Parts: sequence; C-alpha cells; structure tokens
Amino acid sequence: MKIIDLRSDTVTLPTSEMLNAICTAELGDDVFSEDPTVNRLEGLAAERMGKEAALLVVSGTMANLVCVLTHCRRGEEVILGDLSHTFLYEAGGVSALGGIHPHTVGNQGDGTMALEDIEAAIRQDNVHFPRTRLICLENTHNRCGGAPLTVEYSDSVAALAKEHGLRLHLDGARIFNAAVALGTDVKELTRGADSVAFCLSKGLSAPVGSVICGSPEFIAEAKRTRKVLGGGMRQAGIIAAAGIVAMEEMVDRLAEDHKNAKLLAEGIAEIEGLSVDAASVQTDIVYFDVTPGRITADELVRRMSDMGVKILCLGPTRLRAVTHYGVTSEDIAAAVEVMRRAVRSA
Ligand code: TLP
Repeated sequence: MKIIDLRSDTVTLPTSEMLNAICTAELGDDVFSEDPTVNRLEGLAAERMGKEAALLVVSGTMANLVCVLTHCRRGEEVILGDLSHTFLYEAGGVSALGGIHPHTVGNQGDGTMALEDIEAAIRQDNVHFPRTRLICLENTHNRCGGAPLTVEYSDSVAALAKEHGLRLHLDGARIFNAAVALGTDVKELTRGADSVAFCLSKGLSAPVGSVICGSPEFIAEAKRTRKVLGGGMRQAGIIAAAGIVAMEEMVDRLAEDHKNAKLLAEGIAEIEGLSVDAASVQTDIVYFDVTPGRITADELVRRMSDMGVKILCLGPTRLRAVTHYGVTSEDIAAAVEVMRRAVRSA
C-alpha cells in the first residue's frame, strides 16, 4: 500500500540531486570555518535573504533559539505571538536556557499581531519591568493556516521596532512559501528584520538544516551562541550540499504544493462531517475540523492511517494536513477519497 504522508512538509526525503551533491561535497572542519560547502551555502543564503552573513544550524528550533539568545540577555523580554512556533513548540527554550521572558501578543487569524497590541506590549523604562529587547514574527505562520505575512505588514512591524529601539527576528521557517505565494522576492519580506531563520528541511526537502542570516556582527555572536549550545559541527558540508540544491532547485516548485493544498481543502469542504475554510489556504498547510459528535479527530487519524493516509491530530476536533514534494495531485484526490470513506464509516 502506498503511504501518503501529509503530517508535515518535514517528512520530505532528499532528492537524487541532493544525494549526489552529498556524495561529492568538498568537506572541511566548519568550526574552523574551513568547510567550503558550508561557506558556499552560507554565502548563497545570505544573498537570497538580502543579508551580509549567514550561519548553518541543525534545526529551525535551534535557529530561533540561537537568534533570541543572541539578541537578548537574561531577564530581558521578547514580544511574540501567542500562536507562534517559538512560544508553543520549542520547549520553552528561550526561558529555559536564556532566562528570557516571553511576552505574548494575540495572533490574529492571518498570522499578524495588531500593531497597537505590539506597541502596548512594549515596556516603559521602569524598575519593575523587564526590558523589552526583541519582537518576533513568523512567516508563513504555521498555526494560522500557513498564512503569509505581507511585505507591507512586515515593514510596518520593522518600523515600529526601530521607533522603539528594538530588534526584529523573523522565524521564516517557510519564508520561501510566503515569497512564492505572494509572488514577491524573499528579500522584500526580510529587509526589515535584524535576523532571519529559514529551514532547508521543510518544503525545500533537504534532510537536515536551517540557516540564520543577519549582519556580520550578529552572525559572529550567533556563532558563539551556537557553540555554547553544542551546535558547532565539523564536516557539515554533507548537510550544506543538500541545502544548496534545496535553495537552487526546490523553491519555484513550492507553487505546486500550494496548488495541491488548495485542492485538498476544496475536497475536504465537500465532505459532510468536516469543515474547512478553503478560501484562506494560501500555502502548503491546511487546518480543518470534524463536526463534534460525529467522529473524534484522533479516530479519523487512526482510520485514515489504516487506509494509508497520514495526517496530524491537534485537538479533539482539529486536524492538519501539509502538502509537499513527492505528493502529487493524484495523491490528493486519493487522500480526499480516503477521508470521505473514513468519515462515512463513523
Ligand atoms: N514545525 C513542525 C512542528 O514542530 C510543528 C511542523 O511540522 O510544522 N518554526 C516554524 C514556523 C515551524 O513550523 C517549525 C517546525 C520550526 C520553526 C522548527 O523547526 P525544526 O522542526 O527544524 O526544529
């Protein structure tokens, strides 16, 4: 039975071009900055993000952690969305390891935080308060349906940060999805951020790795932070080689994932017992719900899995499916059919 795995775009396997690049990569010791393939990847990433320097790290979680720890000292505060990945899904790393105080602001349905809410969260200089140091944005916004944040919104948060002397970090785990969905150059989305983290290992299909981009001074400090966390790697060109292929060959095809996500949402909308806001799907992530009382979300996941289609359960009624490289429009049609059968048999 063919398995159609829609749990995440992180399940993508490396392409044959990536495997070839890994086998033939020129290697060196990256802690000495002597791995030519890592240096090439970092140069390419910095150029794509419109920044001067870059640093390869092992994961998106480490990328955000390194950035927040580099921007803030103990006791300082970071403003971030209450549905942001860093707040919800990174094991509280910024406070556990950095003593940094997260100050959450409500995320709106489109992944933004209202500018007035961000401004209201910025602390006055008062001995009672932690010092606000950093604002974090997430683009695309995972928990807000993979919504891409626009250039205009990103610029307005950057202007607000500047006005208050704060830094801006962008969790751009899926920033290329945002750029493709908005039909804009990724640099437009990153230009106001002091640091950007993006993943090679999600829709771009590389097996491992995320990249941090910023000024040379920031990246030099981030390199120390990465070392503290035990993230200094040696012949990391093995990872970077696949990452270069990811950036050079896998970006434009993300449009196909977005088309398939839309197809999937439209298919789900036709199934009695499920509800989805198909019109809001703009990238590769589809959230949907089961009608309460009919079947629970985890029961639906189990039945679908028995029929070869994997999705994620996120609550009693809430589910998530993500399209990616290796999933075709035929697979989407098959997945919708499996879903229909699973709900009907309830
Ligand atoms: N997200 C994963 C899970 O952790 C939920 C997924 O399947 O979507 N930022 C954002 C916006 C992310 O979605 C993720 C991963 C990360 C950071 C962390 O990346 P990794 O998994 O490489 O540590």
